[in-house]
Amino acid sequence: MKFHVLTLFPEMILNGMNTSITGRAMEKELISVNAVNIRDFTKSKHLKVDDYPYGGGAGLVMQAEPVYLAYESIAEKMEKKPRVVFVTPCGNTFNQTMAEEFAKEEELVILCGHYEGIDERVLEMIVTDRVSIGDYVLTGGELPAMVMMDCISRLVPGVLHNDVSAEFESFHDNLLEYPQYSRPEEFMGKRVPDVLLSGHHANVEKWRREQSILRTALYRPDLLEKAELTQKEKEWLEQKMNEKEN
Ligand code: 6GU
Repeated sequence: MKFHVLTLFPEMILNGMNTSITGRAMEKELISVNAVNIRDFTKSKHLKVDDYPYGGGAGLVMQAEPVYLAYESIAEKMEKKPRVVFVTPCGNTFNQTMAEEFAKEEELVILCGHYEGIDERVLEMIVTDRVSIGDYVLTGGELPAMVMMDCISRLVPGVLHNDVSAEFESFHDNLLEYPQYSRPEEFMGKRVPDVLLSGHHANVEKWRREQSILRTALYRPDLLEKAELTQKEKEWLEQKMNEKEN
């Protein structure tokens, strides 16, 4: 997976991606991150990349030309027109399904805005997808770009140690993950649930599935509507929720 990030803050992208699991994936060349500094493509003497918005209003708008030239510098080396994701609070909300979709691409271009936005004309020319990471406003698109790259990278084969762990996790089956425990068996008087120490595999699986269902019902009832529960599981959950109320 080759990421190309068009940004005014390439060091922020590289420093973020160099760390931890994505950093190791870069070392192993499972992913690569090409951070392109949009400012390198300005023709202005003072390296200006933004200007006042036509029609007035607060803030500055990133101008079309440097963004277009930065895009062109990478697109011209590619065989086909790449998917270009503009990260913006005005986009569709990013989710696991979108990550899986993007992970199929060999190369992905991510465009980060700053200030009050980017001249709409260049967006119309190059952008294929507009993506937000949630309903709140950030100062720029760099953190959203890194959120997306982190999420997509862990779907690339070999990036995670065990390929099974990417499957059995939150949002698989629209259920949240069950709680995990490690040594010691007792911490400050709190014991690990007995079933996990029993060595009874089927009981452990049943308990974990029930915990996933219970957590989803408590914290993400919106997700639970999409999860497929057996009749037995539905009845079990109803009983559990009643117990909680009483
Ligand atoms: Cl993609 N960009 C900015 N600036 N703020 C955001 C966002 C993106 N997603 C949520 N908030």
